[in-house]
Amino acid sequence: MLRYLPDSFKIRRFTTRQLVAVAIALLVVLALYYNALPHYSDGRRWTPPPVAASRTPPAEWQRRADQVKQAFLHAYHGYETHAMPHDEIRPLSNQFKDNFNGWGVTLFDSLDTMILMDLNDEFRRALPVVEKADFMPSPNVTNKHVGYAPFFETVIRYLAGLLSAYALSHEPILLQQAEKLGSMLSPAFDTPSGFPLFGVNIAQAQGIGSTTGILAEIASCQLEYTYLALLTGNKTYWDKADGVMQGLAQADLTALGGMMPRRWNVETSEPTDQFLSVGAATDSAHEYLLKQYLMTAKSDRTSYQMYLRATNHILTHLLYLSDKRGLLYVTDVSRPGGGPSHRFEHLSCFFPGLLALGADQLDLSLDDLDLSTLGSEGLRSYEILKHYDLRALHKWAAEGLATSCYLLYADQPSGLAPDEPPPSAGNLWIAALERWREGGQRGSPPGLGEKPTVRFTEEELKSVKLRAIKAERRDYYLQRTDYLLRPEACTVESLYLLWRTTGDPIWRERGWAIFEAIERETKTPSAYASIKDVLKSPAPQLDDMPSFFLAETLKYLYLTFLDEDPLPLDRWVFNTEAHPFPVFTWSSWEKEKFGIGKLPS
Ligand code: DMJ
Repeated sequence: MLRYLPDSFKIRRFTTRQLVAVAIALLVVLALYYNALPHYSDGRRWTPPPVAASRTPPAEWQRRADQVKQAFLHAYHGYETHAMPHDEIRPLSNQFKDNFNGWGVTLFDSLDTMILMDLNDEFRRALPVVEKADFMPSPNVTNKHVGYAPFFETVIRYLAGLLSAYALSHEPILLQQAEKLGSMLSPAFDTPSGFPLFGVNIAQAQGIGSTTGILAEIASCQLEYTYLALLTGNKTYWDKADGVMQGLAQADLTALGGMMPRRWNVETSEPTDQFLSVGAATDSAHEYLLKQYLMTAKSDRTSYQMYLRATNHILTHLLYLSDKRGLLYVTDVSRPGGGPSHRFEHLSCFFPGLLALGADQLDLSLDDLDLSTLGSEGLRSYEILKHYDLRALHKWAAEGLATSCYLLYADQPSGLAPDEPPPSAGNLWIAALERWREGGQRGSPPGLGEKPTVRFTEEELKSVKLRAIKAERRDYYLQRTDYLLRPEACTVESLYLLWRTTGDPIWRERGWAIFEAIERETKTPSAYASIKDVLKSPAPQLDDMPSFFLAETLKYLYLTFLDEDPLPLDRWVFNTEAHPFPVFTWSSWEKEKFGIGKLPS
């Protein structure tokens, strides 16, 4: 072999001094790599398991991304043909429904996905519909939201859809309409606390809703209103977003370990229950703590403090390991010190992705925590966690949880995950982790590593008691068996984030398995349909295709299979409906204007 090399490349031509220099350079590179690895407080390093090379060639990933694009086109064309400008298509009867204001939620929710997929014809056809929208009450709305726009859903789907499509295309009408809608929804904030009400009667410019609000609905508008403020230069939008964050930050959460509970009084900005969870009714509020910090180029220190406190409490109190398979799951408690319900909600499956994102984008150190704000409950968590590298801990939890979420789908005959939380029972993760640490950290941390898929047997499937009995071998019950095309239920949101942050192709392959199941079980002649029973294949379908299937599920799958990354995680932040906003590049004028940097840290 050597004889084919030009003389200058032959090794015998190197001097000893050159060889020593190369060896030193290699040692320096290795030392830097080792230093960058997570480590324990006693200085020992945790080495990640080796990442298996993907056996799927790049051309195949491109083909897979194209197939997701075709799926999007199939779903969107069905909507355009049978339902536009109404909200959603009914994919079995080819009828439509107006369940989110009747302004065409599927179209608004799909705009940025079209841009990302280079679907210019669809995007151009959508713009006149966007332009015509007056955001006034539609007579077609027949569901519970008659006479008002639900604030949370309208913000995360319509307002965010417009803003992210503007960020990607700079089409002026998108920003004009975003500003119009943002302003029309603003009466929601007319409460003594500045916390938004449940809805807005747009015709009368009045907020409506009960004094008790739900955390996720109160605290998932900060990204949208902050970005709107930046784009328009209108500080009042910033004040509204920041008012929510400050209200949450000022509440006394010491008894809850610093974690925000589910219900709040929107007049006093005080919590009204002690229910702690990352599932339904709370999920995106925790998500926005991290994402507001990231989007504001790590300026909004308040949200970072709150994220650290909340995740410390979750890591030490809400993560459990199931009995047999050792599946890591996140559950809820109705009061501090109360026993966990052991429910593992499908909606919680966004959480592993959030942990992975934080561990990827932040140094995540307990040194950043303001100990004076913790209270005894928070200090107890701190005392446990200080033995670990926080970043490593977040990565482990992300990986273990994402694997459990994936198995919820892989176990089912249809390959799709059940929507209703399958209650389980198990033991506190942090206790198992402490035993593993004290025992010399042999093997993978608890909850990580290979977990077997446990498919249903013919006998189990025939059992009339199937839905009620505990599926012993699986560690969870099946109480509801529907699959609603959600990004969380099939975990594609988390799989995307795990793939981008670890580079381990297993997450991508799992995403592909889910996409194949979606194609096989949910496709209809005109679109895609939610599923009634994941235990059957072919699965019985429901006459329903939610807009988040195009906004989130297909977008995350597409981005997972694309080789190049159009939205690097250090430059873009996804809202809770998967609409990307750019990370700010603050000029000092803007910082001055919005008061960022003067916030208490
Ligand atoms: C989406 O509308 C958003 O992700 C929201 O935050 C909760 N989940 C649905 C999709 O399941």
